[in-house]
Amino acid sequence: QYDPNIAHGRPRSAYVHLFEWKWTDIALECERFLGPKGFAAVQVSPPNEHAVITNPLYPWWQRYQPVSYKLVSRSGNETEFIDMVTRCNNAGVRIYVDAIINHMSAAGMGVGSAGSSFNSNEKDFPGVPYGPRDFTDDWECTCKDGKIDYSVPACVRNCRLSGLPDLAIYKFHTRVMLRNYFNKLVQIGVAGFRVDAAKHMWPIHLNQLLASVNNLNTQWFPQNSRPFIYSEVINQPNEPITASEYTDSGRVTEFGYGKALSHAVLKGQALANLRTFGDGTGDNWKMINGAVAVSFVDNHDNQRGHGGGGNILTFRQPREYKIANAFMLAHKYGFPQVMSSYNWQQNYGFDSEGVWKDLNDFIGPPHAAGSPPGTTASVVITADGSCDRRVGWICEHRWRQITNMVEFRNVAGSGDQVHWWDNGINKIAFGRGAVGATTAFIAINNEDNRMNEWLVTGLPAGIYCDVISGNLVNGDCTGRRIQVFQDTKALFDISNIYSDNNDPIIAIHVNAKL
Ligand code: LM2
Ligand code: CA
Repeated sequence: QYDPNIAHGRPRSAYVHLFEWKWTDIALECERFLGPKGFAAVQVSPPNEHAVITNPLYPWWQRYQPVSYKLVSRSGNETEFIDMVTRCNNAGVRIYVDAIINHMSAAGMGVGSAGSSFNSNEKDFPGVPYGPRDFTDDWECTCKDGKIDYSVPACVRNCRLSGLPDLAIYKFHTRVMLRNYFNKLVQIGVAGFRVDAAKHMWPIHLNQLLASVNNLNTQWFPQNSRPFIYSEVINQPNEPITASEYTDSGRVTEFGYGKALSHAVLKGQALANLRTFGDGTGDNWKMINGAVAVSFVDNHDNQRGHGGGGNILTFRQPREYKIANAFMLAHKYGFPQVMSSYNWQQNYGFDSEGVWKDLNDFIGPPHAAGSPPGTTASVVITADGSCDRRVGWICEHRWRQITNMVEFRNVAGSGDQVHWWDNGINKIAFGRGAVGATTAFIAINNEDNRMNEWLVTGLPAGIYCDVISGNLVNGDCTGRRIQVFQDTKALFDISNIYSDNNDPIIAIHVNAKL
């Protein structure tokens, strides 16, 4: 289903991907930060047993190589997982599981993170159990050199993705194993699933499998609630498989959103063009309807050149990244995912095939000092509420400019985009709500000169805290104050000097009004 199963009590309209975080840290984060700040949910890394790979050393992508559906992974064990889901649900924050069901590990003979042995050469995964009959075995017939020919849908769906043994998810036994896995998670209290590599499975098979999953746990969800589904489909403009083939079972990740938004913030095209961004008839953005989309700037793949890659903004370009996230969170389209990353040392060079890339794109999450290799460091929060960069967690979701825009989106609710203004190029502004009755308004100056404009906001008169430069604390603004006059006009004065203003954005809403 499309509905993200948000907790009752207050609006929540965006979720965060805590990539590679441990369950114990996520439980704490739900209680101390995500719940109070109005986040709807967390996408967690795959919780099931995965291959433990040592060449290269413990890459993040070992978690995309399932060994069984036992809940023991680099993020923690089953007890910790259950504790996290319980505590997050109780804090009003839902858990969405990254479900890797298209394939199993290709790591040869080994032992997984839960201790199950396996032999991928024989398609033998006794921890499930799966044997050779549970896989599609025609991967060579339609593929060129064992690589997927993306112009042939049958090849994309029946062949091995990156050489990973491809599950026949339509067969009786496979379906039972997968349904049991989903049902176990649902029973624990999980609210939804990211369907990894959905493009590599037939939509009809997914629909059947997902429809067979139980209703959500009534301890936290109303009777008859269905799991929230979002299928990961890397929709490329020139391929026959489209995102809209997957909207029967739930939402679909719209990769075009972050790509086009990044391109615009990097001035590949005018921000002013984003007036018609997203859905709507007659636009040329070619995106799926926002009501069935998950939107995001970057994700764990394309922030390191995997999964479609491209020129995507990430935490490494903070000024532009904050502009892109502010736009996304202010904009009505989709159900937005905020990325929360860890740092790694990039190392550009030519790979063995002569391709110029980051040779360190495999590096896993921060490693805990003094612990066995391959274990994950805990997140450390500093006095100012950010994550300790020396450990390596970036915590974009804790950047004030991003956190506060999540609240902006919650305040804006289902309000329309109104009072749009632009200068024809890279200065834009718009409100959310109804004409003359908005609840939130944002202005962005992505130009090399000052913005100094009186704009009609549609907001009630009064003094508002700019939530980009500060917060409303004890009845006062810690950042800039913006006065809205009776005619709903306000002055938006945004400097162009980078050293002066790393955040060339002003955002105001009725929940941060004096
Ligand atoms: C996804 N979406 O469709 C994930 O978002 C993406 O992160 C996964 O790839 C992919 N599908 C499979 O679940 C990652 C990573 C790959 C990596 C795989 C499997 O981007 O590079 O492939 O996980 O761990 C790795 C090697 C690759 C090798 C493969 C099999 O990088 O060179 O292929 O393992 O041994 C021969
Ligand atoms: Ca497949």
